[in-house]
Amino acid sequence: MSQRNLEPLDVASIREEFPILQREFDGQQVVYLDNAATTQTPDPVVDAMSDYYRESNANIHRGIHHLSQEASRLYEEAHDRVAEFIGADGREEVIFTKNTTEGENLVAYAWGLNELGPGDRVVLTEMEHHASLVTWQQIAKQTGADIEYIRVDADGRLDMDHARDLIDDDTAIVSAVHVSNTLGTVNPVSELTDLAHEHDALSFIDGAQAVPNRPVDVAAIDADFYAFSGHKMAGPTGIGVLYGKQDLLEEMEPYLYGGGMIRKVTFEDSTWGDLPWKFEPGTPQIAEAVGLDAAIDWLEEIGMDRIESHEQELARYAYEQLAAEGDVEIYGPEPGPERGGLVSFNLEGVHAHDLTSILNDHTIAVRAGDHCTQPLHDKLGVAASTRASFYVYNTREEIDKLVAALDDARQLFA
Ligand code: C6P
Repeated sequence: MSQRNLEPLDVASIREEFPILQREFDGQQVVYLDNAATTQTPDPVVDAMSDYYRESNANIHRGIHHLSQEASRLYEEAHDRVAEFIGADGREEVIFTKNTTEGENLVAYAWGLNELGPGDRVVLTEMEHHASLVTWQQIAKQTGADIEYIRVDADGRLDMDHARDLIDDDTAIVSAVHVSNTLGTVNPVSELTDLAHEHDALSFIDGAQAVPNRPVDVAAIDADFYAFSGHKMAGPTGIGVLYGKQDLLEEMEPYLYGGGMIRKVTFEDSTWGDLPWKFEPGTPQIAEAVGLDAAIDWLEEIGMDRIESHEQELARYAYEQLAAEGDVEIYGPEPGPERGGLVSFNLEGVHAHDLTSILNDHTIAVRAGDHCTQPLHDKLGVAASTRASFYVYNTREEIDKLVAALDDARQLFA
């Protein structure tokens, strides 16, 4: 196993690659702490995409001309790069989607709609994002399958005894979030996958908040499906990834139909092309694939181990500073390996939307709301929370600014 490199990051020089972080509103430099929603994009990624448009732009897999061949090669190589990055066997297991949400829908419709029926069980967790929760709810309604939720305990962790009770021989799929976008909890996804496999069920892991922030090896997790988004990992919007084990993807029917995904079409019927193209009909997001490839180069140059430890350190600092305030309620586990780089909280007596708007007066960008985890917020007994989420370019000083700005909210709402 390769040695983990945990040397501290040179955050100052990393920040130079993000002109957006120098922006000012009302004379105050932006403090960007909304990275779980979307991360900023470094110059090399923007350059790779604009170089593509300036020099290589063409449609793929259709033209015999030089530009089309070049664009096709870049697009295909981006699949190889992703496969290598997440430990997949090859490009056949890497489907480019629009985002994590589309990956969830692809599996739910292409696999779930065909395979599930009355008596089958879909096991989710109480901390699922709506991308998974709402999608499986709809599939369950259409197929008559049941949904059960693994409980979240008082510390914001999954109750694994409950998981062992729920995952049984009726279970067809376990769909779990790797890192919660609200609680920050890092879930034991290998254990959940093992439990699913012990009962001949499949596992789908939502890696939207994991792949950007820590080393992820889908083969080590043994996940059957794993999804994430480019825009949360220093890449562009409009591209996501669905990893799937090749044999499963081979067996599945396509989700969307059209050009580019077929082998033979007659007036009567059609057959499907090879993986992964079978699941990528129409003109795909070519420039975005080039951008995602560049984002992976950029992340790997820094090192995913170092990114993970930088974020954990920031999460620990933010947690401790906020907890020391006395009137702040924080959700999710204590800092440590089981918490990713975000902290959701409420300030006593101040609605999360008001607090977020006051923080915006200081040009501090955080997110307020239920973060697409409404049932989890119901369980926490709050309508909304404020969330600060960190990335490779954030600093302790930015967290200090956030904590100092809480005083304004106290004064206004006292
Ligand atoms: N969470 C957040 O602010 P998309 O939008 O498809 O790229 O990602 C959906 C998604 C799925 N799972 C998890 C765990 C997520 O965090 C997200 C996106 C954003 O928390 C937008 S709601």
